[in-house]
This record gives sequence, structure tokens and C-alpha cells, in this order.
Amino acid sequence: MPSEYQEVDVEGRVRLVMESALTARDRVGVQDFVLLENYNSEAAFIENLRRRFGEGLIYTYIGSVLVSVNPYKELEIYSKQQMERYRGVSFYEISPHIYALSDTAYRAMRTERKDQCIMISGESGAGKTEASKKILLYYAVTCPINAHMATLGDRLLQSNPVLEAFGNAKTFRNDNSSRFGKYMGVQFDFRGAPVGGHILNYLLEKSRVVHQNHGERNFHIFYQLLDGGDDNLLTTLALQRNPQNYSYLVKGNCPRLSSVSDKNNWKVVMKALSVIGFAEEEVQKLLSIIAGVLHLGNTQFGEGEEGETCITTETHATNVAKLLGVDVSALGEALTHKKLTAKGEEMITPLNFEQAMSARDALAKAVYGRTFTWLVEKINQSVALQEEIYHSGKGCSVIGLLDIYGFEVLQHNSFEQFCINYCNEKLQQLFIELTLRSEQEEYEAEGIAWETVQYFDNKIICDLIEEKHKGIISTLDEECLRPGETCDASFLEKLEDTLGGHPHFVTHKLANGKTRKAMGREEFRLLHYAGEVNYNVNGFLDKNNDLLNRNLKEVMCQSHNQIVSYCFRREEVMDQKRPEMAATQFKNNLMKLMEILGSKEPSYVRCLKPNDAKQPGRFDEVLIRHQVKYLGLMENLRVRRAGFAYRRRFEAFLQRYKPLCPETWPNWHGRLADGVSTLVNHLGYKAEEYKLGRSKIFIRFPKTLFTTEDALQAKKPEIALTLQTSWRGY
Ligand code: AOV
Ligand code: MG
Repeated sequence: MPSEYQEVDVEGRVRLVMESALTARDRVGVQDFVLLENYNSEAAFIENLRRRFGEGLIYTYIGSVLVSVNPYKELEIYSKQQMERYRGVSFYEISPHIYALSDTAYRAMRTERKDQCIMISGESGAGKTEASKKILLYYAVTCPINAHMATLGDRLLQSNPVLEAFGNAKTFRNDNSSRFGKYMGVQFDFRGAPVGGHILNYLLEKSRVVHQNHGERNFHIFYQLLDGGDDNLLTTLALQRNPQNYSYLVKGNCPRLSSVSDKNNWKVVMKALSVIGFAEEEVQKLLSIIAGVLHLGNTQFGEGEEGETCITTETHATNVAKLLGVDVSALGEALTHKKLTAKGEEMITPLNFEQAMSARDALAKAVYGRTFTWLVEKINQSVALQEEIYHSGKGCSVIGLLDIYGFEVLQHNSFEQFCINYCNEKLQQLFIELTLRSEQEEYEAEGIAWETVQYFDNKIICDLIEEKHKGIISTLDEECLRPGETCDASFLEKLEDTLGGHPHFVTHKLANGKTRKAMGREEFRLLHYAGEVNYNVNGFLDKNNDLLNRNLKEVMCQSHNQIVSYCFRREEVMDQKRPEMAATQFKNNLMKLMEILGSKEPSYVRCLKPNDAKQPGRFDEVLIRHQVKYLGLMENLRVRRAGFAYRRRFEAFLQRYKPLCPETWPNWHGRLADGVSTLVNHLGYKAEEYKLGRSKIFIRFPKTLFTTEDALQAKKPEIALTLQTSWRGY
């Protein structure tokens, strides 16, 4: 019996195909992995992904989890019409989409009054940032508007290009790679209109300001300014157009990006800054800082007459001082000397050439990093929830969006990769905890026996990194604080002493005293949930210390540039207490983030990267298999199926299939459970095929559902075919 099968195709057309349910499933696979006959087979899982990808269908569900494969080309499935299709629709009638997930989270927030969060994960370049932007756009376009906050949606949306300009860069893995983590909470009023937002940012990869690996770039904003700024502006900032002139921009030997136009993006960013509410003067100050950093990079040192270190590039130093609003001789002095306080006495010691270079780089990183934080704070002020709305007594609900840097393995992995991968490890842990927990809770609530599922628990790796006293971060902090000669090598030795023999920690030393050939002597390897990564310890101590000489701070806090003086507070210079080390700060921030996320109702988007060449249409099975494995998608599926492929609330089940039984058609008047029971008895369901919970029916095999679905199609061809299960019990 032919039936009408609908799905959106690559061009965004709703395709109505006359074909049997069976051939439809054959061609495009199933929309929900839960409906795979052989749900234990990884090959079947990947085949289903491949078929759908081949048809331009990048989204598939595992129950309530959305799996997405980066298409590496613009698909026309994100239009306003598409948004309308997904609004308030029973999603199981319609093809999987990021909008369906967004809409479901939104409706759950409204009907259950429960805060939501959408966690997006996947490796670098898999499509997390794009997904988060689509979700935000969906809310901005489809939600009602609160008259007091009419332009809030715009301001929230415009924060993206700004933060991307300052916080994203071309890396080996992704031309627009997020180099900071971002959580954005969007607040909605009681009518469901967005009324406020708040961004939390996590550990920006500051080291990129002064160094880039081969083929990579510095943050986009530098190139955008040089390419897009008009002649007047560049003259004011004493800049030349060619990025090759700036030593901070040539380290990766990659001035241009083929995929984006810096010039166009410059316009987008400038427009966005004004929409968000940055005054022209502020933008000027902000750009002065960016230019100041470039001049700082060109500031060189040499030897003076008496062998002392001195600045040899006066013009650049003068420009730095002018642009950062500080005194040039004070700056010169601070870049070449160090101020120490020992036993209450101040001592000034000259720096040697290397020390001066690293003081300069430290200053560039500090200025850029703090300016980025300032930028986030400014955006937060612009989108902040207004007091009167908050206190209107009707309360707000929140949808949080998490878009962080994805797991990454580079040729050379350093402190930054260590932090990024640790962050991914924590999110994976939360994912495991929450999916298992919610699944278990549902079974308990429905009074159905829970069958345990084996899951790789990555807690052991999280502990290895973060455990107090013995974890890698603790050891790193201790080495940074230990008096006397410490260095990256002594840190590695300490790690070997305390962690040697740990199943997820490896160095070149073998237990029998021999050395492992494949590993360098400056490396340790972590066996992450997502794969093995070798970290080179060079620079770990410095980056963790993240110290800026006190006299440089003193110069900065006297700056006439208000952004600079805001970023370098006098109190900080006065305060003798040592601030927390970088890794510990990051760890504490992550703990807080886990609390925020754990207190909300989660939805997940799991992004997959189909190939390493950033090309459309290429589905590299090896690469996909690896990601399916480490994201735990098979286990996820097994948990979701734990016995039952499909579940739906009694009323929804009855509503859909009641035409199939004379006693339930056109309406059933008794108890819902009895109605479902009557219906499935009439359909001839065997006892082992299903179970009735308190409010839902659980069906064990996809085949049972498909047979019922086909029977419905035969009787009521006008009802769209369902290739997926219900979502969250709707
Ligand atoms: P990421 O956020 O996951 O990486 P992005 O979201 O930046 O990855 O995606 C990388 C690139 O893939 C984008 O710049 C787009 O060109 C393309 N892309 C991703 N999703 C889509 C989509 N739905 N439609 C069309 N193109 C897409 V990282 O930030 O590196 O972890 O730190
Ligand atoms: Mg990203």
C-alpha cells in the first residue's frame, strides 16, 4: 500500500513521496535510531547515518537526543517557513531538526515551568557553534516579544559576530574555531517572550595572541581591522594594511582565509557593536587596544651601551603607549625591569633579553584577554534582564545554551588543549550521569523494572585530572608554588611519581625502566574518553602561573584608555595575595557550570564531523565510527532501548491509533489505560511485545510499531507516516 511520506529535502521543499513505508525506511533510514531493528549493531547505526547524510538529511534522533552531521554546505532548511513548520507541532509527525529540539525545550519550559539547557557537544569543527546560533535564531524569530525588551532578540543575536571576531580563529581543524567556552542563559517572561540574557565565558586561549601554529591564525578581529578598516582609521591607529607587517600575525604563515571575507565580517562586527549599544568612542578605544597589541608584538629589544636590555623599536613603543593610553617611558621601564618586594623592601632588577620578550608577550596576552572579558561584560549589560521585569512577580524561566570548544588533538598539544579536553571530559560525564539518571527515573515513575546497561564511565579520567592533592591540576599548582627551581620537566617528573601506573596516564617511561619509543621525553599522554592525546609539558608552568610583572600592571592601571584602566584595577596591584592559578580557576568555573547545567532539564545535540577536509558530501566512515564510539552513541541508544524501543503517553498513542479498533473509534470514554489495553488487544499485541506503565505504553520491538503504523497508513493514508518515536512523552 503506497503512502505519503514527507520529509524536507536539501532545498527545503517538503517532499511528498508516494512509496510504501518500507521503501521509505530503506532509502532514508529511520529518523530515530531507536527504531533500528538491530540496535546493537554499530554497522547498522552508521549505515543509517550514511543513508540520511546522502539524502541531505543531517539530523537523526536517539530518543530525545539530536544527532547532527556537519553538511559543510548551506542547506535551505533554516528558513522562516521551516521555523513555522516546527512551531508547536507534535514533532514525531515531522522530520528531525534542530528547530524541533529548540521548540520542545521551549514548550517544556512553558508548560512545566522548568529551566532548560541545551548542551551541544562534538569535536572541533563538528558544528556546535552553528547549532547554537540556529537555536538562538529560532527563539528570536518565533517567540513573542515583550514590549519593554523589543530589541533584545537582535542584541542577543548580534553578540555572536562580536564574540566570534574576538574569540574565534582559524585553526587546523576549523576555519572558525571557538577559542573560548560559552554558556548563554536566555530568560523568558511568563508569556514566553525573551526578556534577558547572560553570557558566561570560559578560558579564552590567550596564547594565540602571541603565537599561532603553522596554518593557523590569530583571532579574526586583527585581520578584519586591517582588511576592513578605512584608511583614516588605520592612519589614526598607525597601522599598515598588510598583516605580514605584524609579527603577531605571521607566526602561522596564514594571513588569509579562503572561506570568509575579513572585509565583510568587519562590517558585520561594526554594525553588531552598534546594535548592542557600544558608543562610538568605546569602539574607538577597543580598536586602539587591538592596534596596541599589534604594535606591542613589533616592539623589539636589544642590548644597550652597558649591556642592559633596551627597546630598539622606538616608534612601535611610542605607538603602544599612545594606543593603550600610558606613559611611554614608564612602559619602556616596565618592559625591561622587574619589581620585586622582598621583606617589605622594593627591589628593581633588570630583565635579560628573553625575560623582556616574555614580559612583552605576557602583557599582550593580559591586555587582550581582559579586554575580551570586558567585552562580554558590556554585552551582558546590554542584554541584562531589567529589574522591573524580574520583580514583576510572575517569574522568569531560563533556557541555557552551551557551546564550548570541542575536543581537539593537534600535532602539538599544550596547556590549552589540556584544558579544552578536560572540559569536554566533564561534559561527557554530566551527559552520562543525566541520561542514565533520567532514564532510570522514568522507568521507576512508570513502575517498570529497570535493566542495567553497561556504560563507559569516564569519571576515572576526570578524577585523574582534577582530584585534590593527587590530580594533574593539583600537581601543576604545587609545582608552580614550590619554592626553588621548578620547571616543566620537574612537573613531569612529579606526575610520573604520583600517577605512573594509572590506566589512563602514560609517559615515555615504562614500568621495567625502559623507555617507550613513540613518546617524547617532554610528553605525557592521557587516554581520554574521546581518544589518546600527547601533551607537551613545555610552557605548562608559565601558562598556569599566568603572571604579569607588577610594574606592568601598575603602568596599565594608570591608563587614559578607560577600557584598559577598567581591566587593570588598582586594587589588584595593592593586593599581595596570589590569585588562583589558571587551571584551578578553570576547574572551579567548570564546577559551577556543571551545577548550573545539572539544575536544569537537559536536551542534547551531539555533533559529528563527516570528514577532515571540511568538504561537503564526504562521509568518512572511519572518522564517523570513531566519534560514534567515543560520544557513547551506541550506549546511549542501548540505554534508551533498555528493553523498549518506543514509548508514548496513553493519550497520544490512543489518539493516533484509535481508528484501528471499533471500540476506540471515534472516541474512547473510559480510563486511558483501558483504552490502550483494548486497542492493543484488538491489534493482537503479544504480552512480551509491550508493557503498560502508569501513564505510558512501552513497546519492545520497532517491528510492532511499524506494523501498527502500516495498518494505520492503509486505513488513513492522509496521516503522515511516523518513522520516529515520541519525544519526552508528548
Ligand atoms: P564547532 O563549533 O563544533 O567547532 P562550527 O559550528 O564552527 O564547529 O562549524 C564549523 C564549520 O562547519 C562552520 O563554519 C560551517 O562552515 C560548517 N557548518 C557547521 N554546521 C553547519 C550547518 N548546519 N550547515 C552548514 N554548514 C555548517 V570548535 O568551535 O572548533 O569545537 O572550538
Ligand atoms: Mg565553535
